[in-house]
Amino acid sequence: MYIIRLMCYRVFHFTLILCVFTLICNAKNISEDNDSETCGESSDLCEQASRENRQPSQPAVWKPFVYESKAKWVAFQTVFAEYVIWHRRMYLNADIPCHEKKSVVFTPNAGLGDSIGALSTGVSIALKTGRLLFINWKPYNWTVGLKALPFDYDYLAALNALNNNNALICPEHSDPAAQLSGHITAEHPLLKIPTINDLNFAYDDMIRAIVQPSTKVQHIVDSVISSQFESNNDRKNVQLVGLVMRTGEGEYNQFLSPGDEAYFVKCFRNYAVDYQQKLAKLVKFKVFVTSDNIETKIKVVNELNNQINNGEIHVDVITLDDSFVHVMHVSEKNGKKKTVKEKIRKTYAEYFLIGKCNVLFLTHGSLFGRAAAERGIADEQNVHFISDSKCDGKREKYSYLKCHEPKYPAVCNIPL
Ligand SMILES: Nc1nc2c(ncn2[C@@H]2O[C@H](COP(=O)(O)OP(=O)(O)O)[C@@H](O)[C@H]2O)c(=O)[nH]1
Ligand SMILES: [Mg+2]
Repeated sequence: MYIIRLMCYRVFHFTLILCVFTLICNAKNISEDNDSETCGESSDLCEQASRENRQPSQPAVWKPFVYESKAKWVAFQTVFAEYVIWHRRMYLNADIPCHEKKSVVFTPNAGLGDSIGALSTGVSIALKTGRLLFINWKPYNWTVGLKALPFDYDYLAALNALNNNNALICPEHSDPAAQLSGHITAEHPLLKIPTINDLNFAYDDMIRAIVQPSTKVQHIVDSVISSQFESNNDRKNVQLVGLVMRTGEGEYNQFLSPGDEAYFVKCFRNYAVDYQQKLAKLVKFKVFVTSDNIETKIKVVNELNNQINNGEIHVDVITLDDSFVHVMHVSEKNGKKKTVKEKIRKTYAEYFLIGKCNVLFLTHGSLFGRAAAERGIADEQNVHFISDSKCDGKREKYSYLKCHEPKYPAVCNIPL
């Protein structure tokens, strides 16, 4: 009788600690970004995972994540659903000594597109080596632009979390293999860790599951779409084309030369005229224009409005004001925090809006546009790359880029 009462007391005690702990985490998330989201895409996943957490007696033994499957290719969502439950069970178990818990801690060190690519490798490695994934997102909290994931992914929160006065994970120096900063290099110790789960899944599925807009970013995306399209049917009858011009101005790498924006306008015009001719009817084109350079963007918007909209084709131009900010060149200390956060959200919104375009003209070599396109709806044959006009000559400043092959897409009809 005494033992049963003791067990009930233990269960109650454990549940109480868990509830307090979850409340603290949630409150922290809400107060930091004023986004009332703490769980990712699938509320079913959250629900399932927290049900698992309510199971009282978990053995105090570290077990890596193991996904049993004989299939060569697996659906990412299926593996991820199991991983989320396993992650919570292992991470929250304060009886497992922290040095036994093996992890992969991803820290970005570049712009958004680049970092999303690097993160995807971090996710794959964590799943394949059966380790706990944590994300040390910088310089702003993950939830400023992205939806919270359905497990305890926030590295700093995990590092500071205590359960029964026990650290849930150890400080970083205890397992140097765990730290992954940006892209993995050939010598990284994580590559020497044996694969437990020999899994192959679709890259797009993984990115779509992990990288989703935060509520505020979704709101920006929705307001652009609803201001442009009256209905879903209307959306189907319109070609949404993205022009993504990355100049690299103010940075060490040159992506385009001054004046190269004219090629984007020319390419679009040729594409639009061709497309309309093939369909043999008038088409409504909406052109979403983005750039890291405000003057470039203004020039293109003016060109589209003045020159192209002269009867040959019908074009509506879409832009987001005040959108550019290099996400890694801002810090929490930067003066007007609110304004910077808003700009960051617009940059994220542009990333997701690029993904909604049917046709894209991207700057060759820029990972921002490419990562957005990979996540998006445009078919591969509708994603075109435009090179720096001086990629085969003398550039104004340094560039690590060669020309794209071909230098300009065939649809541009630009003589070489
Ligand atoms: N808003 C906005 N930001 C951009 C654009 N192009 C580049 N950026 C910014 O520049 C950063 C560059 O990102 P990165 O992924 O390193 O791509 P890359 O340097 O162009 O290869 C992004 O994170 C954005 O902050 C753009 O068209 N719109
Ligand atoms: Mg970059």
